[in-house]
Amino acid sequence: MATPSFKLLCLENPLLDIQGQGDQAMLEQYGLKLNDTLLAEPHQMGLYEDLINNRNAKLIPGGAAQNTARGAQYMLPPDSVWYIGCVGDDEYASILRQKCKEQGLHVEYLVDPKIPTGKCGVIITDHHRTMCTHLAAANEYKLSHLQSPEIWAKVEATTTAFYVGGYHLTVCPPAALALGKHAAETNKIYMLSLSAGFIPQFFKDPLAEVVPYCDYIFGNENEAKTWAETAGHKDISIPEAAKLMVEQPKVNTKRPRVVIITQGTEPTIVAIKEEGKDAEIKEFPVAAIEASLINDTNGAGDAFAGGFAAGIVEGDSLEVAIKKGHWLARLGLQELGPSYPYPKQTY
Ligand code: 26A
Repeated sequence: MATPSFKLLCLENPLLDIQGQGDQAMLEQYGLKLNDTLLAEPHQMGLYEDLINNRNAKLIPGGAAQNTARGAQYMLPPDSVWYIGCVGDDEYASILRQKCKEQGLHVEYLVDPKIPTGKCGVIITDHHRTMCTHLAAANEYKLSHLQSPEIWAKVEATTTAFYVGGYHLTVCPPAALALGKHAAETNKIYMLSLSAGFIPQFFKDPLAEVVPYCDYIFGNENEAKTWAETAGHKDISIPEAAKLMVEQPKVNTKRPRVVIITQGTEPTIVAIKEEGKDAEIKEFPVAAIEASLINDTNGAGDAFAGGFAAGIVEGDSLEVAIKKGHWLARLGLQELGPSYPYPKQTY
């Protein structure tokens, strides 16, 4: 048997997705904007039961970085990826554990028995998905869990790359920072996703604190634009936004910074900046999938990051890592929710 080697650690919010078909009336009823992602407010709490009782909703493992972790593990040898976050002690946590186990993702959840596991209501309308998240236990993640001897020993001993979901900046920025500092001190790889427009918009300060530790920053066109706006640059192009982001100060100057902006079927924009050199912008076309093959778009960006991270952990070139990201996103788009096909396909 191969020696376990948990090279990639992902941190964020373990959520169960409650995903069903909705319509405009449902979005309006709960005060949701098409394609938005937000944290649920009290008047939106009925959404989950409504989805289950009236919309034939499916329960699917979610949580953006957990999707990325499952995706990276999908492409890597057994025992390559592990994941941390906080869950409750309930049926939803059991479903998450079971599904992650089936897919070979090792989880080390902090358990808060007083609070239910977090959930994300996903309303599908055509090829759009609108998400309303009740973080619940996921909001209780603590730095002390990351720094507990068993967890930190594994961080130090086996992990060579970290992927933090930007959504975690609403929960426990000190944990994201602790991993960033460790990565910079030991010249390990640190990756961050911007996750959603509301992260740069409303969590600007924790984001600004963690960006200097990032070797790779992922986002989509909307997140890149929102980030640029928060930096005082309105109406700039995606390559310009990527360039601005890649030029932010960086702690570990031994590794270049790479900013990767996906834009659905439009080319992926990549900005690269090595210490002492000018930023470089590259474009990578996407082999667009036929619309009729798309099941739903929930998790496509997470899948891209998973494929990309798998490539980076294996030491692939940027070009190959991006191809792996596009490949995995393509597979994910054909599944229900943020899922990958079984039996496994090989890259
Ligand atoms: C803090 N918030 C809002 C969230 C999320 C989230 N994952 C972590 N934190 N809101 C939605 N998601 C997840 O995003 C995936 C699609 O990219 C959903 O669970 C869904 O699986």
